[in-house]
Amino acid sequence: MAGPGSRSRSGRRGRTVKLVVTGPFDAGKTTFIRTISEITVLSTERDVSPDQADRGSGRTTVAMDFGRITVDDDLALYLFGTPGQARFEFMWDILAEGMLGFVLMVDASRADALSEARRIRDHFTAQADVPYVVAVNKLDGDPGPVLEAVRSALELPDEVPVVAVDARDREDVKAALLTFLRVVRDWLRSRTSGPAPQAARTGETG
Ligand SMILES: Nc1nc2c(ncn2[C@@H]2O[C@H](COP(=O)(O)OP(=O)(O)OP(=O)(O)O)[C@@H](O)[C@H]2O)c(=O)[nH]1
Ligand SMILES: [Mg+2]
Repeated sequence: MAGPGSRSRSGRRGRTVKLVVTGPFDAGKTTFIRTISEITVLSTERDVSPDQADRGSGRTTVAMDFGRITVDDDLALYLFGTPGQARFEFMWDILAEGMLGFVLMVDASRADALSEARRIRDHFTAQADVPYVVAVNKLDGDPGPVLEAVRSALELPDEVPVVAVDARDREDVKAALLTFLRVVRDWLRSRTSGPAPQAARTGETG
């Protein structure tokens, strides 16, 4: 494992970074982490209350999910899933501590979850100035208009990608994480002060 202070298979010292997966109740946060984690996900789930028992799996996260995915010899992501229910939101700030950024999951089948998604996004961006990606799931039909509607409802800046995912599909989750890493790279570049590197000035792209 390429954890802090450990060495990867190549003998190089790897970095681990923390990524938070958040979003409204029942969006698919736990599923997203379970789909991609290379270790058994540590989850803290309980049965949902009887008035919500008809929703989803009947289980809800009360504290956190924890998983890990190795990107390469130099980088591993620690994935922290938040609870979706507002009564457990005291966990949000604990989980946000030291995060590189976050994935905001939005369930396309629930229009009423958009305002909650927006509230959660605002909470996390207020906690830390970090990049994020919006992952829209439970799509039915052409995703294009739905992704645009989510972008507009959340008033997303251009640099924030909105991607369609099925949180149960490993390739989809992998693609969403790669999008996240690209956004992090761009975000870090945009904040690196100093003169433009030679390659940029001569028109090369990297
Ligand atoms: N169709 C579809 N179902 C999904 C997807 N992701 C999750 N689900 C289902 O949605 C339900 C809720 O998934 P969870 O992963 O428990 O959602 P969560 O966001 O962790 O829920 P809380 O912890 O209660 O906030 C389960 O029945 C999942 O099987 C998806 O991308 N597509
Ligand atoms: Mg959960």
